Amino acid sequence: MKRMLTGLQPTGVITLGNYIGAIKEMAKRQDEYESFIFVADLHAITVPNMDLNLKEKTRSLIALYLACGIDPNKNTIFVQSENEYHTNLSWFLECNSYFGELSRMHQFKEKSKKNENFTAGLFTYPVLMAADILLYDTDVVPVGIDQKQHVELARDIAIRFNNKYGETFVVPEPVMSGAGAKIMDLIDPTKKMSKSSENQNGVIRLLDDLDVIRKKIMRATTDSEMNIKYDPENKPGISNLITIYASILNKTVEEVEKEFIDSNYGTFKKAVADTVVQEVSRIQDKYNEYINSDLIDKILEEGKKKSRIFAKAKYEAVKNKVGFY
Ligand code: AQP
Repeated sequence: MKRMLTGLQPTGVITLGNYIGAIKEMAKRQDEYESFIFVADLHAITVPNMDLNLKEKTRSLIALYLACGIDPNKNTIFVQSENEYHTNLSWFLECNSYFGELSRMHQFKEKSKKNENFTAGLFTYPVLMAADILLYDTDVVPVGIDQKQHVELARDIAIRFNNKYGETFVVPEPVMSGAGAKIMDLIDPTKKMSKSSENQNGVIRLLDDLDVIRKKIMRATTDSEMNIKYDPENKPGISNLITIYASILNKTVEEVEKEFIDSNYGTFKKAVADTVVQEVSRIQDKYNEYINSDLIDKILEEGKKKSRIFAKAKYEAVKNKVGFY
């Protein structure tokens, strides 16, 4: 059976973008693959944030994974920092990565602009992500389009390492959701919806109050035209709402355009709000069942053991290939 892996950072409550871009895709494919899903807490410390509350956010993220349909019987669920082979392998991969290629990573360019005192960890973070992926002989990685470049880097590193030391790593493929690979901010639809965004009104977090979610969608930035047409360049706001609606209901953009051909923006926004609220409400009900249950501790204990077995074997194989004692 082929393997699938994805991980999210516990940098805040996950957004509708994270859900549509990564988790929903993972849940949809969990019967087809042997799956690993983790909390990327080591990645969370690459940016300055003194209020991380990692323990609480990690637990909350696991409860959200479960609430979004990640089945603990079909997935190995674990916390990255509980498995030191990720950082160990990362060093081997760093020594097979180039300064030039890391300098070209879009996320690094964007995030380093926000703080001129950015860390070396922010720069090498895509290599740690490559280690996360390559440790498990991962075939596919469900990601939003913003992370596609990082999976391509993992592919390049795997191929380079295999050529140098002999067949060691499976070369992974990124997989993206059909309609919704990138969900944009509701206030500034030219910018990606992000957990760490400063303007709360542009972001739908999965634990937001349902009335607040409805208001955020009804107030989303649109244009001065009237037609529900997918045109991300000229109509980024309405195109984003089309993507959200299509992704949640598993429809194509064309189907949505057809459905709302005679509607105005108000009617369409209300339909989007109803759909999102219904989906998020279902997730929140499940989240409340899980968050205080000891199921989370059991899942993580099990996931820690299982992930370490896989990771240790691959790490030892890499050390041998490179020729260490
Ligand atoms: N707006 C988005 N649309 C679609 N997919 C998205 N992802 C993130 N934002 C969107 C996907 O979610 C996964 C989570 O990645 P992450 O937690 O490692 O961090 P990120 O990509 O940096 O996500 P955020 O929300 O923007 O976090 P912060 O604000 O902390 O940087 C990835 O698969 C990503 O593609």
